[in-house]
Amino acid sequence: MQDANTATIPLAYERLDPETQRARAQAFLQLMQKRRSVRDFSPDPVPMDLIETIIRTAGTAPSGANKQPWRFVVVTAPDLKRRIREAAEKEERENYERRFPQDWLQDLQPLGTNWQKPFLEIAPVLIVMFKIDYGLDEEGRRIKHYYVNESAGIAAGMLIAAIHNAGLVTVTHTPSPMGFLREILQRPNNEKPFLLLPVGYPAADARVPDIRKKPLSEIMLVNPGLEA
Ligand code: IYR
Repeated sequence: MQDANTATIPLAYERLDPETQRARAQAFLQLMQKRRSVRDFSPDPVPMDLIETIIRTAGTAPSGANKQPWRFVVVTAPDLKRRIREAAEKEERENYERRFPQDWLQDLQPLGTNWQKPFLEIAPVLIVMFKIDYGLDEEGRRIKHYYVNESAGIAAGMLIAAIHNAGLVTVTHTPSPMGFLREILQRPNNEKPFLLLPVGYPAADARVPDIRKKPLSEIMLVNPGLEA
């Protein structure tokens, strides 16, 4: 049911037969099962039109009241990448050497990460994703945004899937704190750094941690709490 004063258009939708549905769901699963967070990058350049297509895909994400509270800042300039690396490593060094508690360091052990982030300079592209806490109209009045973290998180997932689907690799890097990204990239007050994603091709000798995803039985419940 639609409100009489809501403009609507017919849904563009074609129902698939069950066999096609299963084949497509399986094919997508197999594609996504090959995605890995990669930290060893090749410096090979990535065509900008690929990056544009990937970001357009992320921009199709649903968001609270369709406010689309995100900005994807693409960084390719070596000088900006160097400044971002230096600022990120300064914070991360502090994290690894002083701020992270022992149990956090222990949880990171299997990933083999440390404060050094050479990928921030080696990867040809950095996508710095900002969440936009509120919009501003022409008169500078605030426009409310809703469910900003949820919306940005959904768009980030779609971005990562699009990067993988395009045959590129990334890692979700969350330097902390990451206010330096706002300063270096000169973004306004309403834009908060959300994620930093180096994007490119893997190095020829790239290695990844030997980790597993939880089985379906651990992540899915059907009708729990329903009386027998
Ligand atoms: N942001 C730091 C530490 C880090 C934290 C978690 I939780 C990870 O899954 C991986 C790393 C870094 O990028 O090294």
